[in-house]
Amino acid sequence: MHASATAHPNVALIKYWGKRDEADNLPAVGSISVTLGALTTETSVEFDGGLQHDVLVLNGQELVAEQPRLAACMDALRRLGNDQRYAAVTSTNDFPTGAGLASSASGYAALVTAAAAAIGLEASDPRLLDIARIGSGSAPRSMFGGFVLLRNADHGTVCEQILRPEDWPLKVVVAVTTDEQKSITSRVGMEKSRLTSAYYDAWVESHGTDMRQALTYVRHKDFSSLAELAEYNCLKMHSVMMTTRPPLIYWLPETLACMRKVRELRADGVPVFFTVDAGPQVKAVCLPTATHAVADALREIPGVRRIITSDLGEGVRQLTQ
Ligand code: 2P0
Repeated sequence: MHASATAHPNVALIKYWGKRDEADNLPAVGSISVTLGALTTETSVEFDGGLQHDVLVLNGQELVAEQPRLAACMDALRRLGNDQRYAAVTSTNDFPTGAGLASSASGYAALVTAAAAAIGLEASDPRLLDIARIGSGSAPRSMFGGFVLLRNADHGTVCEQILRPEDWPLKVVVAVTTDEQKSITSRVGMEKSRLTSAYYDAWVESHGTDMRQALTYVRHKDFSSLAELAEYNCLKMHSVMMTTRPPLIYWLPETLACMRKVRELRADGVPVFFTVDAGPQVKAVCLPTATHAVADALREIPGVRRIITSDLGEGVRQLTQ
């Protein structure tokens, strides 16, 4: 009744922002991501008949605010596993939590995989993707490695690997500009965007085209086309964020400086593009040959605290006891 799992966060090249169904946490748009091998979440789950509720301890601190999402996931797992007991969940991240590095994606992927194993469910059960999605809309993507497609399907969560890490071994250079947690979570922010941004409907309507094109570019390993499209899709999402009322401005001055540097490098022939999520970190995606040039250029930007260089990683794995 005890199991552990490890998962990596992911970065979307084509973004998810907004929900079709808030209660069920169903995304309004599909997304395409890469899984980051260098950042890791490790989670242990133990079902215990003596507990009065589920408990989540992350990096040594109990996360009381996470209780509703945790309970929703664990209730769904208990129903599937026909088990009434509550769970003690212990998790560690080796990277900043809640700062735009997709900690909830790796967190819920590892949690659901460990809990399913502890309760005796098969790791390949497709219903685990739906349960991961209840925890975090981007979590099903961290169940897979390499390039991952999360479809905007009518029913349930349809998520699959497009390419393995070794099929197109891109690198991701993360410029960390702060270790502070963001003040507005993605969950709250995207709902405000849906309700108040004049650009939200255009974002949702235009998204299918970006998804189709990106899928073609990834399958053909067409870096320069993917670079232009991923930056466009990222800036379109940030335009929705910035036109939310009150505005969601996740960037710091350093964020913009890194974005400009990446565009400058590309104009000079370096194969790199940026993407930025609901936080101020910049992820520069590049061909392996460009990794050092990109890391060196971003490290020099004032305000960049450190650089993390990542290979593409594998999907979630259960750890042996
Ligand atoms: C993404 N983000 O596609 C986008 C880009 C943030 C910006 O998926 O409410 O933490 O738990 O479903 O999964 C962050 O969203 O939000 C996210 P919930 P989640 O990576």
